[in-house]
Amino acid sequence: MMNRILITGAAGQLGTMLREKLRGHAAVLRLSDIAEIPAARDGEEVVPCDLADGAAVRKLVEGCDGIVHLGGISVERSFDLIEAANLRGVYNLYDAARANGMPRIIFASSNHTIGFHDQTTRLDHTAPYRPDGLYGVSKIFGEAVASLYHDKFGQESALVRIGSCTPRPENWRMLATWFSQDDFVSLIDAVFAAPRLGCTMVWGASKNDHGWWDNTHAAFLGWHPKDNAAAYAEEIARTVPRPGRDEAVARYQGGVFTDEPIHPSK
Ligand code: NAI
Ligand code: 15L
Repeated sequence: MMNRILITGAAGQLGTMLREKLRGHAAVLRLSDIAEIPAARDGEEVVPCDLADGAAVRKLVEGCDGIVHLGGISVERSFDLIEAANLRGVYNLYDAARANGMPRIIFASSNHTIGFHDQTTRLDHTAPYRPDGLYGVSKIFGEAVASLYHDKFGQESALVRIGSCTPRPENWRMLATWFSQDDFVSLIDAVFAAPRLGCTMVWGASKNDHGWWDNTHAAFLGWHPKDNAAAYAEEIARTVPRPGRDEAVARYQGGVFTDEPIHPSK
């Protein structure tokens, strides 16, 4: 079993979920966020930290043998908001890992790195970036930092381009993008257990009949997602109005993010 897994962004949606579901996957879960986190229980440590503070991040990573990096701005915002956690923060994290024995990093990237691809296109790991906003651009920056630290120093990472990680698919687009919580957990286990990881991009999606993304290149990880959004298709067809074919949500893989303005910085 692993000794200590660090979860950044532990107060957020996915952090709160993984805090429960990764319980017992390591002797200690170190939970960190800039926002308040409910008090530590047995087998947990709460370490508040602003990812933009390099010295604090260095201390945060000390003694960890795996990192699930979720912390940051998770939607489209102005550049000044995105800059702190998603640019400076991701650099701080990789540099801190380098100074602390290079624990494997699972970086929560996003489908918004490729959001302007049309929904009729099937993508594999060679697909060109087509970010749908500054948020997507910041995740590309994170992927690039991971690649740099791999080539220069041998730091291993999984760059998980998460689709939509929710308890169940909620709309028509999620019939393709849904990433079940259990499939995310099994991916984390597979990444930490794999004999070799390298710096590997993985599409963070379940085994959806209507999916757009091909993970063949990452088969060596031995990860087998089990859930399929198609199980909810009939319910979604019955309860959620189908968007028009020309609406962004039905046209582009990034959905409504492609319609967002560039929000002005203060
Ligand atoms: P969230 O917004 O609920 O959680 C992000 C957490 O990061 C928040 O608790 C926030 O306080 C923390 N944070 C922000 N700035 C920080 C800073 N400077 N220092 C320390 N912590 C900071 O987001 P969610 O949904 O839990 O997503 C987690 C990660 O996964 C994010 O990086 C997001 O971009 C990525 N992701 C999530 C998807 C989803 O379906 N939920 C889809 C694609 C990517
Ligand atoms: C993301 O990157 C966001 O963090 C999440 O809130 C969802 O909007 C998700 O993408 C999505 O595209 O459904």
